[in-house]
Amino acid sequence: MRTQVGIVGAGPAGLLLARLLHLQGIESVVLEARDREYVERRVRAGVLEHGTAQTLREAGVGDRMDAEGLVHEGTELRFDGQGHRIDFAELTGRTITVYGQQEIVKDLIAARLAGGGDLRFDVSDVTLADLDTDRPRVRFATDGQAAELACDFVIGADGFHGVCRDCVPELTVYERHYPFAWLGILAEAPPSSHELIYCRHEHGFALHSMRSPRITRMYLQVPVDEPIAAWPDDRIWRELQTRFATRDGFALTEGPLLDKGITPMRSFVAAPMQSGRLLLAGDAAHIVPPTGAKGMNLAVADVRLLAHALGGFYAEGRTDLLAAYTETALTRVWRATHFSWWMTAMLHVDPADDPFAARLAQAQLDYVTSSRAMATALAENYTGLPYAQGWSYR
Ligand code: RFL
Ligand code: PHB
Repeated sequence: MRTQVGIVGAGPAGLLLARLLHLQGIESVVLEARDREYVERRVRAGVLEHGTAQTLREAGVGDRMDAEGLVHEGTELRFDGQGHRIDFAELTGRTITVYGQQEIVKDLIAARLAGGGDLRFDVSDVTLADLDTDRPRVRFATDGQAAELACDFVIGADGFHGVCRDCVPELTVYERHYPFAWLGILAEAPPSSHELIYCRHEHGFALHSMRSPRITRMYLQVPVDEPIAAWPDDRIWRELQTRFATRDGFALTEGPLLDKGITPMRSFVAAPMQSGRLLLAGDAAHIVPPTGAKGMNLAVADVRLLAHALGGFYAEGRTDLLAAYTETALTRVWRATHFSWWMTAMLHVDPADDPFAARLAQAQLDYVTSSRAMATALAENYTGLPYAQGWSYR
């Protein structure tokens, strides 16, 4: 088998890249380890930066997002039993869209298959070879048969637990483990607020988000390595009610839980993001704690750079844009890593913290909610900093 770009992983990064390449007349094959149902069901991100939503529209996969997604012009920071609104639209002229990652994945898969694109689920044993030549190969198994894909480039969009990152020799890893995890729930209950609520309470962080006018998504800070069995549904609701309580009697609307799970929190950046004809994108190269809602948005930003650089290669034989990929991508990655770390530190309660650290977090929240300059800094990072250029080379 032969294609121009071999893409490992059908998450948002791999699927969107295949789409942006197709729109520039570049052919690709996408190889995914899981089945279609699994990738379309995986509940993960929900907040799209202004530019992410715009990219999906430009890619021709924004119709359902525009019909069903919820545009938010601000968010609430809640602490000491009181809410404070950060008005994104007024401070930055930008908004965010709340639309589930798995809905984006569904839309991208549908577009890929409608256009006759090559997308294979249930592949296994992916290995990469000849990355230092101009004919790199992806070997894999499908239906119990060994197969080989010869390409011009291989894109490692296989997420944090993928195999491609290990093919970059002399990788430097920058890492931080946070001393807590997030317990996430999906509930069949109308959201209790029109916007997201990021809440700091002495018991820890809590987040109120949503997926639709009928479905609430919420998270609780819990100890690292906490077993999910420690959190029966009634304990989750009690703790959510406690953390979100306000002085004027706010109460969450409750409903049956549709999903619950625990995610550890870490920051991870691997560099370089490329070696020879292999380029990494998205979670394969970097992870941020979810407090800044940046993970999927960074995956989209990486893929925009790759679409542009590969566009330049096929249109005019340019190699300079590809050579600059790591440096260009990591500038945004480190900005988002800092923002996510900053939001995390300000809103969580570190079990090892002393009263001094707690006062610092409090001082920071007071400042962000009283200074227009600080609120603007939060708003421009959260809604997403502008891209340096378009994704299409032409
Ligand atoms: P993905 O989505 O992990 O996709 C990688 C794909 O590669 C496949 N794969 C392989 N395929 C073939 N061969 C192999 N050897 C393979 N190994 C793996 C996997 O099956 C998978 O289909 O990575 P991608 O595309 O880089 O996308 C990244 C995002 O998924 C991730 O950053 C976000 O979900 C992070 N995130 C959030 N990001 C946001 O921008 N906004 C948010 O509000 C937000 N909230 C979150 C989040 C992540 C969370 N969790 C569960 C980690 C909330 C949570 C709770
Ligand atoms: C979500 O809706 O899943 C969500 C929202 C904001 C975050 C993280 C996750 O910061």
